[in-house]
Amino acid sequence: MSVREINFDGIIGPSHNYAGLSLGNLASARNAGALSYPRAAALQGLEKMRGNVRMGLTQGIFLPQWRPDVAWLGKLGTDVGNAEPHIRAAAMSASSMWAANAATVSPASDTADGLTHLTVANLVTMPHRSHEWPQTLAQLRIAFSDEKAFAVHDPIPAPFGDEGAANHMRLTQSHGEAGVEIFVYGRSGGAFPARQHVEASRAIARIHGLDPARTLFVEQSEEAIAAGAFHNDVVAVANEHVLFTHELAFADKAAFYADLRAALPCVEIVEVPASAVSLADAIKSYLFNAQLVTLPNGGMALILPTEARETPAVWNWLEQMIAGNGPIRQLVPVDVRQSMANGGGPACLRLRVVADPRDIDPRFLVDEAQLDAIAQIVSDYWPESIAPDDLGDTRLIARIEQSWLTLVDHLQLSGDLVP
Ligand code: SUG
Repeated sequence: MSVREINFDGIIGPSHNYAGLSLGNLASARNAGALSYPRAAALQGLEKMRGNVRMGLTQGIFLPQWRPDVAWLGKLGTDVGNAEPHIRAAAMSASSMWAANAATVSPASDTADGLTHLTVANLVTMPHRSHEWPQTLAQLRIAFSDEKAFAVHDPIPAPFGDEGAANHMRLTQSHGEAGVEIFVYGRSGGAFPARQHVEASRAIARIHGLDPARTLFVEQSEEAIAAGAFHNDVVAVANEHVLFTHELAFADKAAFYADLRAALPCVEIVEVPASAVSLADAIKSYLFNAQLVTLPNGGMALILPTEARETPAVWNWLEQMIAGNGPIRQLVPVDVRQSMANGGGPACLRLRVVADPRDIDPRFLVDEAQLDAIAQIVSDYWPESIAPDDLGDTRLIARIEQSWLTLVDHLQLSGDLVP
């Protein structure tokens, strides 16, 4: 085995629901109050992982978090029975499923000390996400506990918003070689908040020991944020030497592309023009919230949501791209509709870590047999559906807690992850 890209997907938790908590995330707002299907949601996520394992990719997992987050409610002087509805919903959110927001990762080949550095994201902009990091950090400290290979860092202090890998891209000739790390921050998003602050990005680059000559800080365009691109990974994705991006993703794309080409001459930029795919269609279809992966036998595949196939402008453009001679050779639509309805596509659901799998705690790596076993637990325990008004229901809460305990026990992590 050797250094490779490993995708850690967040297992979709048993409290998955649509509470409309994310200002600036159009899908979350549109589906506020809708009935959610946690069991189907988690099975969709597991099927995506299975597809990736079958393509020969190395797959990892993060566990759902203990919900309701009683520790957080306690700090607010309340509990699940007495909290106001929006606080209760925030304490019940399954939003840690979007593992792209778990941390920012700099592989060993980019850092001064030769360790792979991970900084857990503080997610301070959205109340329901701001309390994820302690449980995320606990998992990172177990999965990446080998201090000869990894350094895991505390979150950047508030008020500097950090949303993790969703605003970070890495371009390189091949995964194991030194790369150019790109931190995309927002300054203004019109009516919507800019969640990633440049101060947080700069702090992470310093803490990870990145080479300033191979680190870029790039402003996201206000137009993109205002159109619903609350994270950069809704309008751009990178893999090895390929940047796949919407024309309007960045505030000053000419300067960015020039800096990138200077830092990495082999870079290939595949740009989708607004005349072919509007920002609105890109965001509705989540064309760019795709996993762009290098297949073991070479060539790149784009694992994208089925919504991309249902958006004519997007699918037409993709078919033309595939017919040409570009670096992306294969389209793999996946059904993650339950997550999509809260604004989370295939790329949101995973954190990429370039590392040697032998250095990682094996309880966080899965093969098909383990995916089968997890799917069985999900089928047996996860609630079938949740209406937002159910969130305070004591029987539902007991069931959510039982689901979590069963999964954590199965993964032999109960000793380490007690709620
Ligand atoms: O932070 N949705 C998430 C979606 C995150 C997607 N991640 C990436 N783009 N990497 C968010 O807005 C909705 C929760 C609710 O409304 O119930 C939510 O948190």
